[in-house]
Amino acid sequence: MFPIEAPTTLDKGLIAIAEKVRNGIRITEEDGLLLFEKGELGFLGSLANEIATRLHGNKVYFNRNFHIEPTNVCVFTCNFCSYSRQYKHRDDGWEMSMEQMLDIVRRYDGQPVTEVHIVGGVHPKMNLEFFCELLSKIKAHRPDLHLKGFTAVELEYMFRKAKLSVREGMTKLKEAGLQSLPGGGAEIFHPDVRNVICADKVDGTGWLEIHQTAHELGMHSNATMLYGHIEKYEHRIDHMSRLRVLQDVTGGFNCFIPLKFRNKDNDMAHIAEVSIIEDLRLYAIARIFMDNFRNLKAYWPMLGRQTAQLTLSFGVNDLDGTIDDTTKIYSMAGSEEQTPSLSTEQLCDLIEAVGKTPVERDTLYNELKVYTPATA
Ligand code: V47
Ligand code: SF4
Repeated sequence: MFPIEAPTTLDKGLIAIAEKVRNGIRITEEDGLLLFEKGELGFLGSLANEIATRLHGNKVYFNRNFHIEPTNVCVFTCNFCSYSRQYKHRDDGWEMSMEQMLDIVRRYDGQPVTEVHIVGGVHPKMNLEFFCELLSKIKAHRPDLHLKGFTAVELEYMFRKAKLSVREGMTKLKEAGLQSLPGGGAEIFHPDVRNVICADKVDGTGWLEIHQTAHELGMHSNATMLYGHIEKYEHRIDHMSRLRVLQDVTGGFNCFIPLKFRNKDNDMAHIAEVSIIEDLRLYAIARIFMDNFRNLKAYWPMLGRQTAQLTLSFGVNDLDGTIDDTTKIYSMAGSEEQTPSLSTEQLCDLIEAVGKTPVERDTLYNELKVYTPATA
């Protein structure tokens, strides 16, 4: 525990924040900004770790999932994206047929995966009807698989093309078997940044409306933030604050996932990636600021497994999953994880090496198995 009573050279504002956190008082946006400006690594880590330990003890969650990326053809032109191809250049990309995607699902027959994560580019010809059919076929084949799919960006386009309201479109997907939304497409909500890095896709208000509607229909979702490019600390706080406000209203977010900007082969390649110190500071501040998000996830295929392992001492309590090698969005953007695949044993070793206990969870964070050295 950080010794707030001991003589210290710490900024008085930081001491006041530590006291608030200890007394369960929510910190303000100004406090959050002060943490970014003045909070040094050890202070932030100790406070964030204290919160994570209070919530989860020593436990670190992961799930067994696999990804389907239907296409990388996309009508949008986000400057940070290394992965998408325009429709006119679709021969350089991929477009999966229904059968190809069902083949991926069949590949996991008999394997103990609990979730499929379906996210891709926004293809002008893959519409709501196509995805409803995909979802219902997956459900028919494997009813126990939790279907998590489609960013708010994909959904906004699908519903607009189908001339349906968000509620109508979401209801159709839910009836077809969709259970949760992943957190992608959030980037940075503030228009000063969004209009520069991804001007043509759904705006921050639209993203939040889609997640709110999903929550109102009884579905859960995740939230992300793409950090470490042109955004300022104020924009990060604004982003996290908007999520915190919605979470107060609906309680429907399962977790928050900061995503580190990677700079290979995209229109923002001239921007240097932030340091690991900045990564760790950000994770810790997210844990301290987002007091109504129980789970903070480090997505290791993007961060790299060693940095992800370090985040476990900075408030993170979830390492996502054991992911197969079909996930291309990060390897194409420069992540050192070129073939992001970790066996359950490797993931457990990684967690145990920092003195934590691996726990397998399902999408909704129900505990499925606690791994002790004897059970692994
Ligand atoms: O929205 C794209 C990001 C996201 C880059 O909900 C980039 O469980 C860094 O949202 N550098 C899609 N990031 C992936 C996503 C996700 C991933 C894992 C788990 C979950 C979940 C959601 O990927 C995009 C964007 O923010 N992204 N390009 C890049 N160059
Ligand atoms: Fe399309 Fe998503 Fe890439 Fe943006 S980040 S261009 S929406 S695939």
